[in-house]
Amino acid sequence: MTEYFPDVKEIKYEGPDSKNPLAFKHYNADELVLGKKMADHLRFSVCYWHTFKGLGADPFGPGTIIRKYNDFSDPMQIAEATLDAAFELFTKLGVNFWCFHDRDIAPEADDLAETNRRLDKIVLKAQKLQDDTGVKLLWGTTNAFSHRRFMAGAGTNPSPEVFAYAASQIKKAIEITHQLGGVNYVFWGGREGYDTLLNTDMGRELDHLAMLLQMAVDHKKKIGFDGQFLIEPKPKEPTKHQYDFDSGNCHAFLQKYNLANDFKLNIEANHATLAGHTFQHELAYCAANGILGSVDANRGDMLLGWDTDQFPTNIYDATLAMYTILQSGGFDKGGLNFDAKVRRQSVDGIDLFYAHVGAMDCFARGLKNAARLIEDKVLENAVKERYAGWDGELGSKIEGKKVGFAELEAYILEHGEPELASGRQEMLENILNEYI
Ligand code: XUL
Ligand code: CO
Repeated sequence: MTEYFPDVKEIKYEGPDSKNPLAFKHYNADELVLGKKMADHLRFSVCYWHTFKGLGADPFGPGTIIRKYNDFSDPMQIAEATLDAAFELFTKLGVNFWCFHDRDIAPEADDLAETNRRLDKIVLKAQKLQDDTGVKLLWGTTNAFSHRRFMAGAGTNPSPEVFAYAASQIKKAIEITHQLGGVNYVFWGGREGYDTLLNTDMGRELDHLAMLLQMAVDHKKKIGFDGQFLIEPKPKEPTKHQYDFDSGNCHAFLQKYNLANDFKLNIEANHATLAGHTFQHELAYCAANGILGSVDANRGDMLLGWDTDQFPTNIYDATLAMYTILQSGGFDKGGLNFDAKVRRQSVDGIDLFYAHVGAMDCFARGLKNAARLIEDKVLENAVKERYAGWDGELGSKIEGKKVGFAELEAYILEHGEPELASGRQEMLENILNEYI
């Protein structure tokens, strides 16, 4: 069989003293952290779209990257060769999961029936490669945003015909995700938003989006797919305003339309920062509301301000992210999917490996730092102490809903001005740095 990345062998753990750029210094799959294997905490996944289909195109120029698996005239041959290359990379890296959009793995044909036949053919091959390698599907999803028919959205399109097309496509994508044993299924509302309110009926579009998601839930039950449905928030790009703006916004939407029991969220770091939040904020919001499903691990560039989808390298952010994930009980069905692409000048196959090795090591360090923070209970104790008043007499009465305005007014009239306590932010920031 053709080897697509012949200059890379299996990536091994060599420890922090290694100078080998193609070795893990920190990610040691079987090493126990807080009693659980690193691989099971982190559940790394490679994304198909950027890693294998992204060729470095940007709004100012076409792709710069040439891959051997694209060197065929028949698009189905390209699809099959790409799948071989993908599983070669997954196994050489030692990741346990992958993710795809329907249109990443099989090219769209002139009509839906033929498109679905193509998908079926590729899915059979993917099934075999999964069985041979043990690599599993973290999630599947639908690309209902690239084709020109979706220029005005999929579920929120003003045309019911386009809505019907999107529904048909999602139906098939859920079915193939089920067939491949996918652990989750993601809905990212690319183009589910608006470019101008001058032509938009927002209320009607939101109702339609909810109807599409409800149909997906019904179909999931009908076919017995027990994967977790996930919504991936993003505030803008490609549209001016995306309806799945951030986790708080998605949560409100899910509750309004009675979908909250059927969905959790897939939080992407660069989407959080585009929404004006930190990555940790979005994770913390989900954790606080029991809706943390999975993570797209990447980063933006503070100076650029669009969705640059870079590989994560910031150990500080990874530590805080892993701290929040571990505090919320860790991943159940979710994982860390690298929704990230190499830069336009990184034209060699080996660059894909450098990128993933660095990102995996970054999160392995984040995990180990977070585990030490948890073991030492530094932040936990500081937070507990800060809220200690709520376990006292007054706090318990309020939390126990035993008092109202009148009793609280009487309390203040009797006790006077509350005593203030320092938030100790600087001290905690210094302590955190000792763990990084
Ligand atoms: C787009 C994005 C998507 C989703 C899947 O910004 O993150 O790739 O992760 O559709
Ligand atoms: Co994403």
